[in-house]
Amino acid sequence: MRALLTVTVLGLALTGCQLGSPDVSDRSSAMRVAASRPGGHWPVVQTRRIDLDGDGSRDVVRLRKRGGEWGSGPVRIEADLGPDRVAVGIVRRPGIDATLLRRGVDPDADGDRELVLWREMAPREITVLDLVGDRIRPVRQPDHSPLASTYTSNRHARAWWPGRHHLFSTRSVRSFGGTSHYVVTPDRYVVRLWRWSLEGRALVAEDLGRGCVRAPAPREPEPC
Ligand SMILES: [Ca+2]
Ligand SMILES: [Ca+2]
Repeated sequence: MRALLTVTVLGLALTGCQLGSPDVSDRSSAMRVAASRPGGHWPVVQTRRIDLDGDGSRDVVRLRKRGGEWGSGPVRIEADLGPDRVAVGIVRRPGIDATLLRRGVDPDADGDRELVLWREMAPREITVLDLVGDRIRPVRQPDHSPLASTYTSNRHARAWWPGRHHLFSTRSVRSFGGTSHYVVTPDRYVVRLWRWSLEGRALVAEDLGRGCVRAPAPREPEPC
């Protein structure tokens, strides 16, 4: 069995937080709410069109980052929900390459889309954000979540991907050899598969059993 030598960097975790806000009842108060949170002047590094409020119209979603495209500071996410509504959220440490998933997801299957902020570089964990009133807030998800695409601290391989509505993730059943920086991954290995739904304000995993995947793109397991 050929072994792949894979470099992994473990450590930093995505964290998010938001600022409090009053209710929005008219355009002027909406603008005050948006302006009252930091980052309204930060450079826009990404724009998406995603229907966050489920009215059938895709909303303009802007990702602003302090320091610009390669800045390492917090990001501000804005969504234009209509002429009278601007929703805003702040994520403090999203990672230097944080990006919004193009279509979002709908893990509570209610017709509106939730945002996914993810990273290409390690540790490649994700944050799911939901629209609550005029705020865009991270939902609760487990600590040390399998919703990542690097190794756990004890060298279990993880992967995640978006389905049409839900998120899916895998984690290898056994840990692999190597060190905290270099993991030796076999070509094919057994994983446990989960489907993630949004229930209230929390992501909940349903265990779909075991399957086999192939490195280096361990998605959508097949029967072993
Ligand atoms: Ca909309
Ligand atoms: Ca939804």
